[in-house]
Amino acid sequence: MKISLSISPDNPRGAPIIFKNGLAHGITQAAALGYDAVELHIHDLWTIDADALRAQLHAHHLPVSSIGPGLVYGGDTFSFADADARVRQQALERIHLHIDLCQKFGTMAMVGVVHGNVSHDAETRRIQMARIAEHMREIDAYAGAHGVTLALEAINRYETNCFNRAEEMVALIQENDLRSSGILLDNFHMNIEEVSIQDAIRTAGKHLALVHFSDSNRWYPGAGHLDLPAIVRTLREIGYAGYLALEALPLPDPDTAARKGLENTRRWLAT
Ligand code: LER
Ligand code: MN
Repeated sequence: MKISLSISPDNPRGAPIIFKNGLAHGITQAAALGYDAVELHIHDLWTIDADALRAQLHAHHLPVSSIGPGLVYGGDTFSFADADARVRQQALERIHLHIDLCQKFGTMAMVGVVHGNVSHDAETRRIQMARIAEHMREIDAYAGAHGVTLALEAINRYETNCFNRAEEMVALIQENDLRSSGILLDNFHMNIEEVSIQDAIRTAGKHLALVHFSDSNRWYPGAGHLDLPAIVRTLREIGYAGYLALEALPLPDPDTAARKGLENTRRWLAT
């Protein structure tokens, strides 16, 4: 397994990103500390000069593990569940742009809350779920055509009211035959939603594409009360060899979170 550091040019308040408000310091620190890669959280995808950023990362020997479009932080109004086809189209276009950027970096696209929330009314919910499935199939096909893997994230109930658990992600992938999509499991969300984090990892199994690795309080790994060595053992048990991306709060300060999070995670990976 490899370790990645979350960084963002944006400054979303309260977001679990270790270095925010500019990429330069995060890139320098990731390289200096010895991270294997960086994870980019970028809301305004169209503002990124991909060639310049690629050159900057290359100079620091840092690949990009994953890119997220920051939709969860942005006050965006579009979603795949929306009744208005124009709004759904906006959501699709945004994810296409996201996949295009991922292709330029040869990396994975994190897809989360773009599906939107669904109604409590059963019939409305059925229609919305069908729309979501249809658009998931479309973005999966678009990703496949561009050589990009989608990492579909199970996110907790306080951020979205559907697709909260690993088993729902597996069903989404299998029922829709999504061939370019895997699952993104995040310790913070699993700690809220899953009966057992280790069983959730086993449920994701071969579909697991990416892990967001923070502690119970969403601080850096080792700063809370999750049994992270056991989580690492379970990841190893299912044959996971991808990234542990430290998507964590920049607390007590970004430098400490980046340094201690890496030290602790490396220690567990070495045992
Ligand atoms: C949101 O809580 C989250 O976990 C992120 O991965 C979304 O970008
Ligand atoms: Mn996450």
